[in-house]
Amino acid sequence: MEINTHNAEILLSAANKSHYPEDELPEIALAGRSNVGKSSFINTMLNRKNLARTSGKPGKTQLLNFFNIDDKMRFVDVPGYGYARVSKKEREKWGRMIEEYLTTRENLRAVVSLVDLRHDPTADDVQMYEFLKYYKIPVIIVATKADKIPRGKWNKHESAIKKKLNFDPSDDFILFSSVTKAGMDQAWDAILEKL
Ligand SMILES: Nc1nc2c(ncn2[C@@H]2O[C@H](COP(=O)(O)OP(=O)(O)OP(=O)(O)O)[C@@H](O)[C@H]2O)c(=O)[nH]1
Ligand SMILES: [Mg+2]
Repeated sequence: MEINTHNAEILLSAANKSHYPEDELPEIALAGRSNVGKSSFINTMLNRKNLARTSGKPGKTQLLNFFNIDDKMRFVDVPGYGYARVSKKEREKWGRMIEEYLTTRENLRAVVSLVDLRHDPTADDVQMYEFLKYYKIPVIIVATKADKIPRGKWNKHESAIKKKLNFDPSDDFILFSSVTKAGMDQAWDAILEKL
């Protein structure tokens, strides 16, 4: 598929099913801990500075944000998990919103699940991966902030992450940096293959 990745815009934000776009365009959702770099990933992939709003302040993204890419596909920016300063009630609301999207959305082709290359995956990261495997949703693991680790140590960190996740070798694993754009072409290849 030929996609002009420069032709992208935010389409809408949704709290639940009744607000999702009603067409058949394939969607790729971004999941991961708050602050891991989901919105930055979208901006990097689309060569934009701040299309998906990023911030040093975790919990910035609160709704499902749908991005139209050249009328051919969408990215869906999902609010991050594991942000400590939210109430139990808000966490439950978050859980229902994500679960509804991930388990019922027919447009969904794959989830890009982001983890921080610098650290072992958190319990939430492991749970998300297990959830996606359970529902047989194709996963692309993207390990972000690779610019913060010397290249000579990438392998070691990759192995640690895979071990902790109980990584299925048939899934994609991509080392990525929004700063250097490392892994961008590989990420596009993996995504296009899922559409
Ligand atoms: N060095 C470096 N910093 C990054 C990278 N990706 C993201 N960041 C920084 O990490 C912070 C959080 O990035 P966001 O993209 O807003 O994270 P998010 O996952 O969308 O966060 P929420 O919306 O709160 O869930 C920002 O300060 C980014 O500049 C990366 O690859 N390398
Ligand atoms: Mg975000």
